[in-house]
Amino acid sequence: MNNMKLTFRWYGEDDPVTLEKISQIPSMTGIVSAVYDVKPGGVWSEESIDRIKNQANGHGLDFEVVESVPVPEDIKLGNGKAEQLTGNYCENIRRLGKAGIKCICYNFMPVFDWLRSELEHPQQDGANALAYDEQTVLNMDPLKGELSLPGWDSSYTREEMRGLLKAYEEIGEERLWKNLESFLKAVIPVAEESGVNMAIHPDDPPWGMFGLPRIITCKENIQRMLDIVPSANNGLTLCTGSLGANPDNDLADMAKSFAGRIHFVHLRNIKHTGYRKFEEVGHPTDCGSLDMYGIAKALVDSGFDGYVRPDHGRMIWGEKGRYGYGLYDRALGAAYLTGLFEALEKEKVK
Ligand code: DNO
Repeated sequence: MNNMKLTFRWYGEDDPVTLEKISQIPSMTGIVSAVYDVKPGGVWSEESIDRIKNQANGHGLDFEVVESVPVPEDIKLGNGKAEQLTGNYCENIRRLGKAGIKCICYNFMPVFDWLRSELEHPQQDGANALAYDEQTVLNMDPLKGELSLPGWDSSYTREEMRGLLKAYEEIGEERLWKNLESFLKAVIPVAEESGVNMAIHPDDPPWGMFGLPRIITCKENIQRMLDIVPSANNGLTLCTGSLGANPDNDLADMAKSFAGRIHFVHLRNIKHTGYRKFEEVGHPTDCGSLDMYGIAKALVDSGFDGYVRPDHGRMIWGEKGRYGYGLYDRALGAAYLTGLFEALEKEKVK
């Protein structure tokens, strides 16, 4: 049994990747999920939380990681609604802690979550995968509804979008940091009391676009974020594919430097194909540009025993499904990670 806990993202009852299928992946310990029927800013009902837990447990899986409790734009913008919404956020942490959740993944990215320019980028072997090309992205106009991207909340009207872009342009990076500071100072004490580790997800890709600031992008900024509240409960999701999109980010070094503050790891590989240009590939080291072995070794050497999940998979073997979140390639990723960690952990003990 590995020290790290292998988990798999599950999007709830509508997910074609069922709990039964997930439970059949060797060495799988639990799911990563969320309550999907409440808008960002709302309070999750205890029934909904318990329901996911019972469903997972019914298949022999734990439910100890939530991804994500979304942070509403009003909190990131630090406007008049921020205080009340932060109160709701704290209530979610309390309820999740009570239900046995140990780790909450969230992000502080303005407006979009993860962003790609292509959803079905064809690869030589007939697979297709998500890809990013800055040139294509910068030619799109978010106000014209030209973006239909996975991390994009298309429920915004054009007017709302214009308002958001303008509001963020006005606040810029330093105010965003201030707003993150207020948020952390309010939620981390509640996380401590509730036995929950907060694990911020880095910005994906780790640079700003459309005039929107992005701050969780590199080692220095992550250190700054961790120092705002120097508590173990104020931690990080080390997402290799997100941070690794910038070749200047040294993931193995971060895995070592942030030991004790990394509670959740998203392990996937990407291939750099140009400046601010990459595509997603199979998980193993030799499929892409990231040294997955080196990153896993740094984690094991620093005693990591938190949650790991395979991240985005390609679409292979004719599978159609939720972009990045099909079954087959993620299951192959899970098997690879199990072997990698088993070898590293056993070597370490010797
Ligand atoms: C993409 C995911 C992100 C992640 C959020 C965390 O596949 O890694 O959507 O869940 O950024 O808040």
